[in-house]
Amino acid sequence: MNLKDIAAGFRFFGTVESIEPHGNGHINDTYLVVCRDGEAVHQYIMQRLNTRIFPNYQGLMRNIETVTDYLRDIIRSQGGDCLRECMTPIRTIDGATYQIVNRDCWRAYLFIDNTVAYQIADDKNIFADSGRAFGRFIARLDGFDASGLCEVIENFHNTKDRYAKFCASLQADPLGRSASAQEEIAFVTQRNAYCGKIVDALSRGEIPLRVTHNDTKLNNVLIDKTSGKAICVIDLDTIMPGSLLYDFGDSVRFGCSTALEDEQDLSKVDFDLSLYEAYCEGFLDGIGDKITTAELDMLHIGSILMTYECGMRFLTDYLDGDLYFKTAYPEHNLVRARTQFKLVGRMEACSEKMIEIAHKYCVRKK
Ligand code: ADP
Ligand code: GN1
Ligand code: MG
Repeated sequence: MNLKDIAAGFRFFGTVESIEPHGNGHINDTYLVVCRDGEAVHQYIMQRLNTRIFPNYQGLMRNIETVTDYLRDIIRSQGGDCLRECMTPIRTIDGATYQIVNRDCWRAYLFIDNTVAYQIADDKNIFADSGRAFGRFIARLDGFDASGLCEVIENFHNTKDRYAKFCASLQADPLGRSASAQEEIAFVTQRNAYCGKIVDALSRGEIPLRVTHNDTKLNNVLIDKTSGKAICVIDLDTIMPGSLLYDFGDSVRFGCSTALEDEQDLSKVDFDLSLYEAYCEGFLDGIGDKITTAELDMLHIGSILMTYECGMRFLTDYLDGDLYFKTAYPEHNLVRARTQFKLVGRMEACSEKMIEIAHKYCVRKK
């Protein structure tokens, strides 16, 4: 079945004019669908969900439906525009939020136009505003009853579990790639004491379990091209119970780097403390008084840990033979792991300053 036939299964307005690949995600296949209805043009995002990574697509889509319904009500009550500030799933002809075609799961959303998803944070104000959007996202979901949400990927940010998987892949070494990654393997092993920092704090009840996004890269928030404001948090596949530190840390991991996630020239990769400051300011403003003191004290740990974990995931996938992340060349995952480990080292060197900055912005708000 071709893409036009798949599009015909959704309640799109007008006649489909074009369907083109769109965006830069590592997981799903994303298309922009342009439809025409007389003079009017309607645009949609149509995605093939990666069901190898998300086998429980029914649970995942139910999570997205309940969370977006809840967010829409809150946005409306705050006087916002829920068609631009929240993802709007498009129903299929049968009234469902997804359709199965040749064993693939397809879904669609309203396309939020005049927006851009950045791959790198070269404007501090925009990056700060992305922090505001992610902070606001958690704050808006503060009253949401998480008991009905399914855990889409079990142990997604359980770094202890990630470490066990890394050790298993290293042991199996199916392609003999470990020989080419000795330095990176040593980096992960030497720092394995990090792995329990967040999961143990959660299980001891020192920090709260919340509804979190869990994949807060800068390119998962749409920025309005005209105002430069972050308007909509997207890529809701991994919404599930988690820690605020995951969301804060993952944004810092991706956005406070001076280079792309897969930069091959490591001399270009550095941790930019001024971007960290901008992000802290925005995020702490967005989350407001919903953050606890224990979470505030651990923001730097969340940043280091999420960067370490992501590097470990890239390295594990490299050892496994690139089964998880989309890659463009054989060493791609190793290159990605190297940028993450360089950032971890730089963050470790700045951690005192990171603590100071987080406190500065929280104190200023009081
Ligand atoms: P992945 O899980 O593969 O990262 P995303 O859901 O993040 O997929 O989508 C990939 C890209 O598509 C985003 O980075 C963004 O550029 C674009 N995109 C996704 N949803 C929308 C939307 N509703 N409106 C406009 N652009 C979107
Ligand atoms: C993936 O889907 P995308 O490209 O936004 C991954 C994240 C990683 C990220 C690294 C479901 O995010 O966990 O941090 O790549 N998503 C999933 O760039 O595994
Ligand atoms: Mg994405």
